[in-house]
Amino acid sequence: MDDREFDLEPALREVPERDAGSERDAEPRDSGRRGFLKAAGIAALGTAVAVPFARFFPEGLQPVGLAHAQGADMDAYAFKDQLTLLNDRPINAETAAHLLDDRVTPANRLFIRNNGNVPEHALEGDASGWTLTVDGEVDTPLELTLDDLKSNFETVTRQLVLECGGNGRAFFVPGASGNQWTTGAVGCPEWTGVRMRDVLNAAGVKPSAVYTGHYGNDPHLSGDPDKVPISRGVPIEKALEEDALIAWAMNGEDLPPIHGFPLRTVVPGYPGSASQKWLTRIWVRDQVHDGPKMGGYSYRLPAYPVAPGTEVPEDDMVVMTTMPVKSLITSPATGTQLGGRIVEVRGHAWADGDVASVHVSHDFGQTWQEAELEKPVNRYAWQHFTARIPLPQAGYYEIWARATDTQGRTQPVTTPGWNPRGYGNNMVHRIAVLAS
Ligand SMILES: Nc1nc2c(c(=O)[nH]1)N[C@H]1C(S)=C(S)[C@@H](COP(=O)(O)O)O[C@H]1N2
Ligand SMILES: [Mo]
Repeated sequence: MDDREFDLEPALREVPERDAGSERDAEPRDSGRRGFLKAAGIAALGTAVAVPFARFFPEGLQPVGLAHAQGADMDAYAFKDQLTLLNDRPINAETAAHLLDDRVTPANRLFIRNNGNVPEHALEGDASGWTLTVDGEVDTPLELTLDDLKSNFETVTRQLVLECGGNGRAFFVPGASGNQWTTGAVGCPEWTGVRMRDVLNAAGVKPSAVYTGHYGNDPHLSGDPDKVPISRGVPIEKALEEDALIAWAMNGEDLPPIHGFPLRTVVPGYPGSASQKWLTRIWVRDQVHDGPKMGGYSYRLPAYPVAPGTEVPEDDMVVMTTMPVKSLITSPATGTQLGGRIVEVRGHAWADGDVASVHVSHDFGQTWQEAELEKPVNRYAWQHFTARIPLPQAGYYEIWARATDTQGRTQPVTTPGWNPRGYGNNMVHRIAVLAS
């Protein structure tokens, strides 16, 4: 086969330019600088950041936020392999589908979703004195060192899918503000840590416990030390599931600085925002957690179906919980010119639970063929599929993939339930190929 790339995927590239970085409840607004990034490249960033009254700063001093904008976070990002940078402050980057072809996502291909800056200690790889506090609705509040976690609890290693709740946002019409994720805010690395439930049980969960509240120590973009960029949590039953982890390693290595070094939660099946990076505290709550980005329109969906573009009252928004069934074609890359009329398709599928089947189509969903689907190596690992599709004649084809979970829920061929912030888009994944 001499597969080549061709430049023919107009239908798949209809992603409008939008206010890339802003989240309406983020203060200050995440700066959307996509156009700028494209035009000038990252190298020019340092000089392009305008600081009013900069001449009044004492020499050699600069505001914390600016120090980050000028490179520290970008240095922590530098090891990434060909990710698409959607925003540089905070850093948000996704991964093209064909770069997610590995069975286990390598650290340098995992998307990044930051709401604030990368903390200093993480940038320096310094975990000395790190503790995790477990308090709130527990019998015995705990303060655990990394060594406590590693030696007092059973260590477990699991492949777990991490996906941002806003993955697929770019395809909603009308669009939603926020990072314009297409399909690449997802990955399935192998995580090592302890079960969150073992730690919670060691503290003794009181009957009054309803929810967890997770805290990290990433600085707010404003530089205000009293502000928390994001603190979310999950219903206590979810936290007590055996697959929810407190992890210190990814793919057998310490967590990379940008992914939460030295400690994070990994709560599979839920929006990625439940997987708190740079974890310092789990506050067990007697009510639904009300930390930053638990309320308003953040990670919340209308309580009832709404017409696209509807202004939904805040009171009618409910917290998004489980992530929908989904799949991704990771080979061939979209834009491949096939050396013949057979396309060998490969990819992954995942759900909140197990995926029962994956089907592929070469004719815009008019006919579907069942793919070979592997069992997950463990619960919440993504499942690999392959299919060999004969194409009837030379020409342009779209290959679509559609996964169905064990409860019979399947991926829609168009965007599902429009919502103000563009969460939960699990429409079928499409790639374009040319057969010769
Ligand atoms: N402390 C902290 N944890 C965080 C975030 C953050 O901004 N700060 N972002 C969350 C969101 S929205 C997602 S999708 C995941 C992304 O994890 P990753 O950057 O390791 O891929 O981290 C979550 N945990
Ligand atoms: Mo996210």
